[in-house]
Amino acid sequence: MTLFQRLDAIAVVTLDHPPVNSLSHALRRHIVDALTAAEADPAVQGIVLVGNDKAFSAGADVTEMGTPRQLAEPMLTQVLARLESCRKPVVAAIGGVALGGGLEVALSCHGRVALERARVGLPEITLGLIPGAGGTQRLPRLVGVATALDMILSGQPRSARALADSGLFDAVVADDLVAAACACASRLAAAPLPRARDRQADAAAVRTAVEQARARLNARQRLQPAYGAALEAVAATALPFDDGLARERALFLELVPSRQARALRYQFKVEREAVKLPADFDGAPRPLQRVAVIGAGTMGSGIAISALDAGLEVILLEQDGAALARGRERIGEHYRSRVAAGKMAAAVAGAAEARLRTTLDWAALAEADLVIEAVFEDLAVKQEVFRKIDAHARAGAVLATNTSYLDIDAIAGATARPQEVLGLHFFSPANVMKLVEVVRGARTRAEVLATGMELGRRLKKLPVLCGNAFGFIGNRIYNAYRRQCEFMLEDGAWPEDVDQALTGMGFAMGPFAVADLSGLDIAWRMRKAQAASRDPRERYVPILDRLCELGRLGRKSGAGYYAYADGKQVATTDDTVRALIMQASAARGIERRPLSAEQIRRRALLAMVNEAALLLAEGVAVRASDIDVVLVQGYGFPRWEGGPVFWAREQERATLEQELEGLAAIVGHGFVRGDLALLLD
Ligand code: T1G
Repeated sequence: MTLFQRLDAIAVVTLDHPPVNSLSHALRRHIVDALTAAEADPAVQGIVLVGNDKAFSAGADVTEMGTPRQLAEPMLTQVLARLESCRKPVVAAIGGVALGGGLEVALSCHGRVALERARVGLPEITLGLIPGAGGTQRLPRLVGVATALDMILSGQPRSARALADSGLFDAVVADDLVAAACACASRLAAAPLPRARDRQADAAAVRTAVEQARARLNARQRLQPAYGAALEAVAATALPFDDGLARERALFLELVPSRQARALRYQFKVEREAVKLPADFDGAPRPLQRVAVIGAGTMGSGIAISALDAGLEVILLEQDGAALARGRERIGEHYRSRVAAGKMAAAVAGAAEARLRTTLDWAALAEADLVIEAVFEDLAVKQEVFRKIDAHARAGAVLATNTSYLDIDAIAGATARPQEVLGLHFFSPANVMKLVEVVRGARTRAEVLATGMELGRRLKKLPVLCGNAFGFIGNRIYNAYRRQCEFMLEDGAWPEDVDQALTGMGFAMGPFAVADLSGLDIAWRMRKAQAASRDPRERYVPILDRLCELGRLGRKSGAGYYAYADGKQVATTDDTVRALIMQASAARGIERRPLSAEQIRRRALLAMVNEAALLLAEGVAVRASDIDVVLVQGYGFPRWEGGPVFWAREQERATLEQELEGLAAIVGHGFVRGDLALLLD
């Protein structure tokens, strides 16, 4: 590959490591060699670094991280020192993304020019790291410590347009990026070279901003060491530059091997694997341009919004005019609020809404490439809806149900074309949650599944393939986890002990607060429906039933596991609930013993791990890591703990096997022991 092209007196160095110019060893080598050649060329007065349309550079190569290649010379820090010490001006021309080490490359240049649409950021915190190549030292010196802290702690990229006046760029242009960068390099060649490192930070301002940022950290951020490390690194901008750089490097290298950083790198990798169909899969997706959504309730409207945002045409069908009007209003309000918040241009919102058609006429389904129903979660209701879909949808249309746990085959059986039916289990709110479980029925054709996965990608979601077993992947794991938590109430814990143990490791909410939020009557109705078929030898905890019989249906009724005063949860459970719990313990002849937070966490996680092994054995999950993607994306499992499978792989195998023996005794009759080898080997 040529090292650079010369445009007049400027050497243009192209970064070319598809798809996103991650800073692999080869690319680092190329940059240094090109700099050396350009510096030695007397015809060259300035240098421009440019990437491709998608990326200037997406930063350090995540696949190299934690491996010897990451530290193979030239290391990234050496490349940046080479850029900064270059005797000729180096200008970064940013057209796509400049993230992490990619932005740090640009910060080490003498000038930066960007297209308005370019996006720059320091997302290291999302990988359990901090910028490790000068980002915490150079960015505050260019844009001020407050803006730099916000970018480093949020990990969120910003557009060059939004940062045009921040001091980060020499120019932000609409087009002609390389020409603008060459002009900038020529200008810089005529004067002493500006370097971020030569600017001295205001020590007092740094201290104030860092302490204010520390005070704003939330509970879940405080559980993650990278946030504290980021604050320490930025605080070091008050030191001489090289001392600050050394402090940052030490903090960074300490984080790379940490469990949280490994878990977050794992999640980055397995999320991208989960959305890919298995290598031996033979099915191509069908064309997708028009989607019909049946049911204009919260879920149906959310799915419609997702499809509209992805540029698809949407037919929203209801059976009831008032419900249809409410659904349309809900969608309209969504777009109005996004425009009002400056999150969406009015023209984009208008175009999205223009693609929406609402109707009461089932015949409209004939125009859809894919039909998805989001009606009441009842098998008979869904079967009736599918009979109508079957009567109106065109041949070749994909027919999807949004059911969260009903049997796909029982629904598909209501049509004459079960091979065209699959599950697309969205999570509420459907236009926000990224997870979609793509459920394969016994007769579902490969191309129908491929179309479901393609729809998930088009909607910028995380489609995960799964088999048609009760609860699919997420609800199956969650049910096992929640059931184990109920056992712990009988064994000696109070609801707040369990909830606090789990929020203490990073869960957004504990299982009993979640139950109160979603309403205990939903589970109660399902339990009553299953009562006749329940095996009396299986351990069953009646506490939720007793609460519902007292009218304690959760937050919506002012009390459930917890009492609620002025809409706020009372932290400690009241005497009524404790009496019910103690009655349940006594009825089972259990002498209650308090459980420590660590015991609670291990039992809850072990229940998930065992169920994960069963899901793999039954072929419901294609990959063990898919289970971790589902739990993190759909059920509030702390991302920096990786998921139940990642957690299990961090444990001593012998300890897990022994604890599973204990779990078998706790669960009793009906317990099925999973094969940990499926998760751990
Ligand atoms: N390293 C290696 N591969 C990467 C990568 C990276 N940094 N970023 C993306 N890829 C791969 C990705 O795995 C996928 O591969 C393909 O590119 C397309 O990605 C010292 C240490 C850039 C916004 O955190 O945010 O720098 O599946 O599916 O939706 O301080 O990728 O096709 O085989 O996501 O268009 C900091 C992470 C690193 C940026 C593009 N950088 N990447 O999104 O495509 S740490 C990041 C992204 C660091 C320094 C520290 C996104 C994207 P495949 P994609 P996309």
